Amino acid sequence: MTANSLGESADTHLDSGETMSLDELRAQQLENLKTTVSTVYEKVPFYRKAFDELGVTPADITSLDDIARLPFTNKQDLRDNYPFGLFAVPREQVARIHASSGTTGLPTVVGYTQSDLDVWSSLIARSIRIAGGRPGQMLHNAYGYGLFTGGLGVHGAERHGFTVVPISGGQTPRQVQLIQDFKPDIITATPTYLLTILDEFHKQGIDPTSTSLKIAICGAEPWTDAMRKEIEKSFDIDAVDIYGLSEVMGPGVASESAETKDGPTIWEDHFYPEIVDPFTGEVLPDGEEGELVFTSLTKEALPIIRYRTHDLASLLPGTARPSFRRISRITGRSDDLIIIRGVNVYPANVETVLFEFEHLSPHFQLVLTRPNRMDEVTVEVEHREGVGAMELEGLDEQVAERIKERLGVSATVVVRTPSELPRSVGKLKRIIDRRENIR
Ligand code: DLL
Repeated sequence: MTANSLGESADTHLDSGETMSLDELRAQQLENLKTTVSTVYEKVPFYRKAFDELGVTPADITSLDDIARLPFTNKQDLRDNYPFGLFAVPREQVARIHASSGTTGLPTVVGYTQSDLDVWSSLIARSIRIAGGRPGQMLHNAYGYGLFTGGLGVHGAERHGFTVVPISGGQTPRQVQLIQDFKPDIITATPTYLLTILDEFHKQGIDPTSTSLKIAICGAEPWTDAMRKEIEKSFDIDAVDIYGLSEVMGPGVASESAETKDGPTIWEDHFYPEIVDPFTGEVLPDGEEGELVFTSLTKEALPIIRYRTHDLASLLPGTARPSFRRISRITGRSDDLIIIRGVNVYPANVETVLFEFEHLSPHFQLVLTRPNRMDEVTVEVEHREGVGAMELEGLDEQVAERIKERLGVSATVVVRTPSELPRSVGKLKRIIDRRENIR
């Protein structure tokens, strides 16, 4: 095998990190964990205090299992140390800042050294290659540019031989035009924004299966296998799942293989995953569902220890990259959990049920109200174009019944006409919470 200047072998499109044996990987993870732990203990007062409070020092980390002795971190810790208090390098060494929008309170600010940006772009390149993309291809990047990590994160592909079109989110008619004119091979977008682009193809009378696109790399929000099939069929492409979060890096913490389509492979040589019980924090064995927790192993500007993602998933054995574990598709964030009369529901659960009805489109939202001091949920969903009154007759009740049967929740279902519901340009807000206005 010959390796090019990027360390990628020409014949397999794997870099040296991806081909490590499990023993090599575990040894490297331990070594990098020790370095990361020592660094944060020395450089970041917040961590020193948190370690001291638990009576743990870097010397206590002698195996990967010892990670469970370390303190957790969460979004609030980033906010408490706003803006740069968790950085482990002088600000002058920080080449890039990103931040989350922060719907409530302060945004969470993250930083990257040049070396962090190098790692990030190499993991984006890996993520595109595992999705079936190859250097030389063109990538239409419809993730938002700016402080959000999606756009500029994926943009790192330009350093690894891909031609990147930095269109960002929005200007949807133009997205269609540039796809037609430039003929990209790959599109990167949130799954719901890809649906908005799909609408625009139909509006312009262009057959979306006729484009040059071969691969869609979708993430940044929960989506289901049923949605994957919808996207694949509508565009006649392969659609795969990319996962990430700003506090840990951004897009490309984990990414799915187009060959196996069985959940994102975690780039474990850079991020150590754990699943913990969301209530007790106890570490759960692989295969069990709980909250995903990540520790960065190679980050310089913002190393992060045991970051609680609030994302619910399980860890599965490696397939496409045998040494790296996968995450199951994210069921939802604990923040998006709706509890209706004691029953837990995530928007993704509803999505799966709605896709069972051929006359319904993938456009839906959940409206929460509290009319009589009891929470109620209304599922508003658009029917597909060209569906007639006969087919719509009684459909709302059938859907409500199916939701009750599958999810155990009583919901009111309102079937709307095409284009009635808001469209996404990035992450779609699925839950409209009107409870406060009513109390
Ligand atoms: O959304 C990073 C990203 C950009 C990932 C583009 C993939 C593609 P944040 O804005 O910090 O970062 O939001 C992170 O988004 O904790 C999950 O709740 C959710 N999320 C990200 N990817 C997925 C996915 C970016 N594939 C939060 N499936 C995470 C489900 C996802 N949820």
